[in-house]
Amino acid sequence: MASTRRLTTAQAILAFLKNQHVERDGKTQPFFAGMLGIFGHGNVAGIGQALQQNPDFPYIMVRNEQAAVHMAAGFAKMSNRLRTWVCTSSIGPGATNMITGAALATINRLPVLLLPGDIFARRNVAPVLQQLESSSTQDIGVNDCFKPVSRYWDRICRPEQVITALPEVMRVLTSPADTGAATLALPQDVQAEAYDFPEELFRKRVWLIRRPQPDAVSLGRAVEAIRGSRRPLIIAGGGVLYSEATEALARFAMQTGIPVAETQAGKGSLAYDHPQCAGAVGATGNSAANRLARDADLVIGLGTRYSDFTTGSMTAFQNPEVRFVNINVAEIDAYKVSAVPLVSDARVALEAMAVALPGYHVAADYAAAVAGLKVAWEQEVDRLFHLGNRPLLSQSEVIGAMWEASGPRDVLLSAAGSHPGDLHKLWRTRSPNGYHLEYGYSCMGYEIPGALGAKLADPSREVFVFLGDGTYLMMPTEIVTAVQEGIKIIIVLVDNHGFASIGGLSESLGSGGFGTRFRRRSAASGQLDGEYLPVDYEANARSLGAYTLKANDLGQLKAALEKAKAADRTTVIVVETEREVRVPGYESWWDVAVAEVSEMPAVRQARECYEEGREKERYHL
Ligand SMILES: Cc1ncc(C[n+]2csc(CCOP(=O)(O)OP(=O)(O)O)c2C)c(N)n1
Ligand SMILES: [Mg+2]
Repeated sequence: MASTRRLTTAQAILAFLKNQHVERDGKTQPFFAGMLGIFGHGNVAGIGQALQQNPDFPYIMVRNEQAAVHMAAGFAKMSNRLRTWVCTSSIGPGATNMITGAALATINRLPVLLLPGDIFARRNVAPVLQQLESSSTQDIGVNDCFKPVSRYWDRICRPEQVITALPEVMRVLTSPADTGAATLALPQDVQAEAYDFPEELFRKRVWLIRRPQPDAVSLGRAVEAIRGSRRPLIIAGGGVLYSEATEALARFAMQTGIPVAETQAGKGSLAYDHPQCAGAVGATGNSAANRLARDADLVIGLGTRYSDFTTGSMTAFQNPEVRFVNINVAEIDAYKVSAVPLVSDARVALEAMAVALPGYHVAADYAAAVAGLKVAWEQEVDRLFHLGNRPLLSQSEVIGAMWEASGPRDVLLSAAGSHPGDLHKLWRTRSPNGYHLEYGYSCMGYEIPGALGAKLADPSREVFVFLGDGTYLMMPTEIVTAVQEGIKIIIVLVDNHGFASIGGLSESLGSGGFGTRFRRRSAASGQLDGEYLPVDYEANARSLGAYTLKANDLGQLKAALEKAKAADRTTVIVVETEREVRVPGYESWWDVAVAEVSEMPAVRQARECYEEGREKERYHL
């Protein structure tokens, strides 16, 4: 008879997870670094008990379950999806707190494993604390809300179901095309129930992260399209980094002279000073990449999913003859914009194309135009880095100071507010994964836990977090976790008294920044136009355990950055900036629908501009 091991469901899950490894390019490593979470009655006696008796599987307590998922996602992103963490929660609110994190991970295609506690499978004691009841079925609960935001979802109602569920979880998490959040809802009674599990379930397994080869006919057509083009442009997305294709891309761009524009997830695919690096493209793009995109006759989408920020809401490509070649592990992306689809790993496809294009190089006039655009753009970055705005600094000067203080391997991390747009344009990335933007979900609150995850993934790199006052207030609390675990990150907090980004957007749409300022409500107007709210961000961060510094001018900011680098713990630098001094847009458009009818003249005017802007939106059929 085959041997078995008598374990609780929770113990069996842990025993399985500890033995999962991944392999790529001949290197093998454990897939899970450990578990993050918060205990409640829905997991403390099941998963919690199993964790306690498995000290070789690290457990980190966090302050908010959403943050646990962000931490796992930040870790997975920094690890190029080759490693991640598991997240455990109690039932009810602890579980639903993870839904935002699940959506973020799935949209960014980052592997995370979520184990929300669930209501009793036995049912005889229902309704239990925090149970959602339904008059039409007993087979529903709050964890069903994870379904649309998970790439794999299952509820374990009997212990032996994990024997077939866990391999499915691993298949999805290690799939280059299908990865995202995997959710196993674990009823609290089932977590604690014992079963004789087959010993084989716990053997070491190594999951190969595949590098799919392109179809030969499609490859031939892609090569033909490149040979026939006069103004080709590569758009590098996150897939370049995840596939570790940056060196192959640098060689391919050098060999062919084809310029490379970058999406938020793809920024850092090339070092900023690589001769073919045109930098940020799209709604938050720069003047060089956006002009190249406008006139390109062939766009090669490399590991990109063509979000609206990349395509300028489908206005970025204005050449009537433009055609597309897409290289992507995910079929859904390869087929977008009617492209020649290469359903393939980015590195494999680049290497195959390099071999198939001997002697090919873009024409000298195009190469010269690329070089000229690049020089002009770098001058604009220098201008914005040294704007000299007084009395308050501009945000671009803060970015300049951070860039000058950072080293070539350091990591810049951000997610929401005006920061992603400014950074996409201005940050001069010098090494792969040196630019870490969560811009699939652009989730305020990702920054601090995401940075803790990134730092855990590679402790040898300094992580600079750039965030706003609004974002800080949404989730400052993982600073406590940073102190608990002795993890050091540097947080630069920009205080501009509210939502400069959405406020600016609101103003441009005729709504005057309504509801976006951190000011007292004044009795006279009934609006938020009284004095600034007296939030002391420095005192707040210090109270959570951070080392804090305040910078009132450029000299103080530079000194604070040096002190932060020398510090041995998480440091928060607070710097007040001028809200109204913004980094402009560069020949780009983003579709945000304006009210078609309004009592307000400013809105009617904004609607006219909006309709004009929309005229450039194209289908690529
Ligand atoms: C969780 C979440 N809620 C709301 C938004 C919409 N949103 C995008 S930016 C922003 C304001 C961010 O304010 P702050 O961090 O101060 O940055 P600033 O706009 O001042 O640059 C808001 C509310 C979001 N991205 N994420
Ligand atoms: Mg702000």
